[in-house]
Amino acid sequence: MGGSGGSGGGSTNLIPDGTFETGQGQWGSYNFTTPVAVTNTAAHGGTNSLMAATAAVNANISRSILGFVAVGKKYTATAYARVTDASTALKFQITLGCNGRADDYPVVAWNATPTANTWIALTGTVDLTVCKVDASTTDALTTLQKVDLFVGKDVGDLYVDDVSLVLLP
Ligand SMILES: [Ca+2]
Repeated sequence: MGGSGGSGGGSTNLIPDGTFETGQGQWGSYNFTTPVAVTNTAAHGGTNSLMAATAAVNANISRSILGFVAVGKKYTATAYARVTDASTALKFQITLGCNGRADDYPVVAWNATPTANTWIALTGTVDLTVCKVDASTTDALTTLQKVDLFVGKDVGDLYVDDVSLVLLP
């Protein structure tokens, strides 16, 4: 097995700082009144998670995964999130800059009706085999400028814990 604690089946988690038990790592946030920080008020695993308070539209907690991924591969991404407001979608996406084009925001997982104040599993595929050309067309992804993994919410407070990224065979 790899050295960073895969989540099962011998699969290595490529995210080195997704449990928040020893700090915030390289995670940041956008468009919250109170930016992201480690908290022990709620945790999915261990005793700590990340929390950012009072989201505005397109608020998110994110981390670059550019250094962990490769052109032409697919990955399973998983995160656990907790929200204090159920009125807007809980979003798990990447900010993807590829083939020299403007950023796009492919959806990894989308929960349109999140339940407040409970941990919600988000899991889906990060697909780095194709790059969006326009609304109806993609081409083969050949160059990566940017890949940020993010959990987003437009209203309320947002917690994130236990983030993993595993290469698909
Ligand atoms: Ca934790």
